[in-house]
Amino acid sequence: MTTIYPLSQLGWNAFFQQQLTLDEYTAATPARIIAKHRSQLEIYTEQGRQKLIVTPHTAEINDLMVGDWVLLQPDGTFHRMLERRSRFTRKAAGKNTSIQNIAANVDTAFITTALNQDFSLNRIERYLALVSEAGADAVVVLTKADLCDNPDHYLHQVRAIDPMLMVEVVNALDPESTSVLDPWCSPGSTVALLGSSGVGKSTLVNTLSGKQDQLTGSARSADDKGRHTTTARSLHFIPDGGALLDTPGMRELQLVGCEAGIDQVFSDISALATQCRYSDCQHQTEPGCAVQKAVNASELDPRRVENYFKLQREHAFNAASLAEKRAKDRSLGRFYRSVKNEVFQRKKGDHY
Ligand SMILES: Nc1nc2c(ncn2[C@@H]2O[C@H](COP(=O)(O)OP(=O)(O)O)[C@@H](O)[C@H]2O)c(=O)[nH]1
Ligand SMILES: [Mg+2]
Ligand SMILES: [Zn+2]
Repeated sequence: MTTIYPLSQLGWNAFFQQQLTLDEYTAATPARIIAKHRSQLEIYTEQGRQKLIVTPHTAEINDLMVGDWVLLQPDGTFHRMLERRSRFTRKAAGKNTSIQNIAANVDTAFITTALNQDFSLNRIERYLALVSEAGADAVVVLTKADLCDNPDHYLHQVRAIDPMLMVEVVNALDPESTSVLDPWCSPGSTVALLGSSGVGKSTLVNTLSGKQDQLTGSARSADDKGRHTTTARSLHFIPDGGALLDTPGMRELQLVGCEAGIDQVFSDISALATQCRYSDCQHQTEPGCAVQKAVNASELDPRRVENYFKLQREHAFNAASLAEKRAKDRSLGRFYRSVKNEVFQRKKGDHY
């Protein structure tokens, strides 16, 4: 049996509503993608949870991601997708040179990190760049506080990234503790949980929603090793609250298309860099380098500076390889077309 939620609680609002034509307004059904499996999509409408009936010729289906809003025909088949408010993407993992969709229409991202050896300021900054680029609000959620001797030690380090940054410390297993996250989970809002594997994302989804929909680490290792479908990206609704988007751990989050996001996260350093004597300053040993001067005066954390330039280099590399691949695909397309054309010309010739 599925629980029924009003459209507004599924995340529907004026931004989507105003995209409808008059005909669509009267005849079409809005539906939100809550999970995407190899051969089918799961959606939520005002009627509850259902499967999306896919007809051939719906190429748009491939582009759909969890969080997307679509319109259904009166017979329940796919009509069209609606424009997104925000979109999270990353470079696909490994040598694969392509962009991978993560989620759409997310208001807030919980950048989830455990208070143990997983904790990494560099990784938090990497996620912050991604979230800033997507146009969502970021909250750093530090989990496993109950297993940590000195949570404040970590809290201060995160605050040092940016005093305006929102940071919360929780025991993800304890509803009383996770209630500090409630303000971001109000009805109609969508929160994506990002972070490495094992930090407590699925545990947070279960505790915040008051259900046990998601398998968590211990359950997985005990009896559910093979069942990866339940750990894939999926949207979960909190009774009387918002939508939570669980994601599988990202072992390797590579940034691409995030240049502005990176600059935003390191705006203190990028502002300083404009004051260097040389416009092509590499901020290493050049005379008149404002960045090195601030580091030497202990006004700037050398780790932050290092991470900023590392992310910039990585981003430039990924952007270049993506551009190269696109150029290759284009010339390959031209090649196929020319071959087709030649075959066509020859066939034509045969008739004479
Ligand atoms: N003690 C404690 N255990 C936690 C906390 N958060 C998660 N865990 C445990 O850590 C393991 C991994 O959690 P899980 O939610 O599956 O991580 P995910 O991979 O990020 O979804 C599970 O065994 C959880 O019970 C926490 O705040 N405190
Ligand atoms: Mg999980
Ligand atoms: Zn410089």
